[in-house]
Amino acid sequence: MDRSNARRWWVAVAGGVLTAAVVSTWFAFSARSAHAQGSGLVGGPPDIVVLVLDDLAPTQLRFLKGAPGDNRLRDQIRRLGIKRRVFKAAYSTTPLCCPSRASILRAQFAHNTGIHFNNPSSVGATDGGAIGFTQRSLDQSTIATWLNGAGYRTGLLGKYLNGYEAVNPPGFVPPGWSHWRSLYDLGQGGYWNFSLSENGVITSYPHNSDADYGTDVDRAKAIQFIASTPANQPLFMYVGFVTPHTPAIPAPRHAALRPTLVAPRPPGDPAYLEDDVTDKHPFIQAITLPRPQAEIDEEDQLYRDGSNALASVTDSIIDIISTLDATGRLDNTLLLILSDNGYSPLEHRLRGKRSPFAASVKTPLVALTKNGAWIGTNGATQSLVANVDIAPTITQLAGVSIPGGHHVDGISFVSLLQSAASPPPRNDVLVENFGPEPLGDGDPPSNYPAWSGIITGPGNVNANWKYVEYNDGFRELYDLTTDPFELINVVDDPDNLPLVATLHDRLIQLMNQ
Ligand SMILES: [Ca+2]
Ligand SMILES: [Ca+2]
Repeated sequence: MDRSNARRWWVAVAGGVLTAAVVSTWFAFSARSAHAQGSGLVGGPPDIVVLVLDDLAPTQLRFLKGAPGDNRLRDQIRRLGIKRRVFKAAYSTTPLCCPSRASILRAQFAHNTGIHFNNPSSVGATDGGAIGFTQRSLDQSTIATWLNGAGYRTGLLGKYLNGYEAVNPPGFVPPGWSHWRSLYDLGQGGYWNFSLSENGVITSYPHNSDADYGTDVDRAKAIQFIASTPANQPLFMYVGFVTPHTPAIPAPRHAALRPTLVAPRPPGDPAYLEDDVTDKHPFIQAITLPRPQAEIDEEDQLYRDGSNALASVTDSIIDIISTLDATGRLDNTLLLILSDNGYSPLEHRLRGKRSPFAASVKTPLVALTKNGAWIGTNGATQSLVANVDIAPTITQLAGVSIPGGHHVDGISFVSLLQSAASPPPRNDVLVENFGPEPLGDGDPPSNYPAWSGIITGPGNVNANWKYVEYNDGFRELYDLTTDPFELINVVDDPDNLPLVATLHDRLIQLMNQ
């Protein structure tokens, strides 16, 4: 269904002028979805809300609960009977902003989107950034075009893809988005003094008052998008919060929430400034101890400010849920909260992302819904899921097919929503990094090697291992059951030779998928 047909269809539904053809199509659609996928579709196509945070360290997820002593989100969730599924083993297949977001939008590994970096690696290259995404015509087939084509009103708010401001024409609205409020000029990291493309019109948001804070502007835009969507049209809302990415500026009301918070350290996090790195790649061995106090202080400050800044995201989540409830949508909404990649505040001596270690590739992922057919009981799962699985999960719930010509690397995890005890949809996942940002991005160290790795999970005969191959031949193997902090590389243990051979073969297979 193209966009104009979809519109006509929804106008017909909204106006109560249902033709026999539309009615039969509708029932066939509902029955097919409920029967074939067991998704328990109620009340027509579901509403989908995806909140993407930026560089959220896995240990920072707890701060999304709200400011200390603020139980509003918890109380709201209880009062409304919202169920949650927490994914303990969710991964960003390429732990870097733009490649990960491209993978989310297209359900493809970065080696298949071709978006490897945040910016093109050279003039005219298309391997990074919003420019690469646009010039490769990747925006022609995304979660937005698929859902919009099926009648959804689609809205993107906040961060789209890195370097969006360089795409011509300025403020360009990609296909499939009915409503576009994308961050254009970041100003102070998108926290203050930014501009947005508002359906193609660039609008400045100077810092005149506290109300001009980025997350609060996103919150207002999100409420407006939900409230302005016709009652009988399903919505897909994607909000890219810049929080808690550097410069991690909290809202003024949250600046002093946790004045003494520092990044996790031993014994809670023994990977912090890992003392023995003789098992690690030479690029890590080159990061010698002790680290300068200024570096330690900077990372603690970033962790503290970012964690405090999350309180404004909590405010947004509360208001988004309230608006979905007030507009009668909440019973049939799936809300996903995730991050594009993790962040390492000095785990394994590293700052930032791009590494194969948990702090970088592991991302928070939480699903919330009132729909008991989707999530019956609260719970957490250790089954593997990945950013590439988000779009297949959403399209399955929506009863929308991804076009046949579109290569899909993701696997729907609807079954894990329904029951945390379901068989794992995937028993391994590929993670890959294509080297340092060619033009530099200020993330130290600047000499990140390229690497590819495989993580195995429950359901795999060799469960809970991480195996990594660097392009220079260096290899790593971690037993995630006995060594979840990845402190002891056991790739050279002779007992592991058969396992390494198996994981190598599967890694090559995934890299060529
Ligand atoms: Ca990011
Ligand atoms: Ca070690």
